[in-house]
Amino acid sequence: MTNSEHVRMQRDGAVMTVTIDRPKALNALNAAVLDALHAVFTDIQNDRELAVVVLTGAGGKAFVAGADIAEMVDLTPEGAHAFALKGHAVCALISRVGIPVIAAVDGFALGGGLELALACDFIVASDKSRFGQPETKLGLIPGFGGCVRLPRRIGKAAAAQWIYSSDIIDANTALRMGLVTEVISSEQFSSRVNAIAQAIASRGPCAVRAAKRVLVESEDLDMISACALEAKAFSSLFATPEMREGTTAFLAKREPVFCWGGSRTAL
Ligand code: DAK
Repeated sequence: MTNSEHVRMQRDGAVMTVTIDRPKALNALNAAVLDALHAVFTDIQNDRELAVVVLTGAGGKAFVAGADIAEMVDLTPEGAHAFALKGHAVCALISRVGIPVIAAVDGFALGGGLELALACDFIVASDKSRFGQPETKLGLIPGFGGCVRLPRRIGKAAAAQWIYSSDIIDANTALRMGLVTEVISSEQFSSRVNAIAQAIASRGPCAVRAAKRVLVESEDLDMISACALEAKAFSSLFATPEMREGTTAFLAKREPVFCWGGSRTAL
């Protein structure tokens, strides 16, 4: 995997940190950043040695302050549609990549930045973070899935009020709304994010992948089909060495040892 001008990767064992690195524009998403993210997550999708991805922004001020307004200002409706499709493709790829993706938000996550974070499995935030979909203030609506993913995360009424008003909220409000799972002090942010990622990386790899697949695929299914999908994924884990290791370790009162990239099954 190669670093690009505005997207950096750093690997620590089975954990990959992907950093959007355009701090002068508060990491705003232009076409080049979206293309780079697409390439990076395509590589991640094919990497069986990875357990978890942390997606974050450089500079200490923003995760991503939105789609690049300077690049958007002169778009025609056709150009805007192509730009929206590019953003949707990146968000779809991130949401469906086979392993968990954590959005680590340390600063502003606005507009397209919040939509990118919503495509991740969950969002953890530093206490200085701010969130918003301020597009109506620009005469726009969210263009990378915000009108779709935000109501599913926090409920339709809260999403509607927030999108219509363009209000910006702080991290603790985001926690109360269920947008973020954890608010962390700025001083402890990187170590806590790393601990969350390492904890996931220490669990059964087939199990984590299977859980993600059921969580993602069941979103578009009715309850009966979703539970059938879960039952199938659950039972298929009984064919994996890691299930033997996990259950045997419990009964032997020791910690299980799993190997990412090792015992692979059809999952
Ligand atoms: N795009 C481009 N540059 C940005 C930017 C952005 N979204 N946000 C910040 N910057 C740039 C600023 O212009 C400034 O550049 P210089 O002037 O230094 O060259 C630099 O980053 C630092 O920003 P500030 O000087 O403004 O910093 P402050 O601390 O004073 O303010 C701020 C921070 C985050 C409150 C402020 O920068 C701000 O309000 N930024 C814009 C936030 C915003 O409105 N974001 C939503 C963008 S709209 C669609 C597809 C996608 C979307 C919609 C439609 N279709 C294709 C239909 C999505 C839309 C959006 O995301």
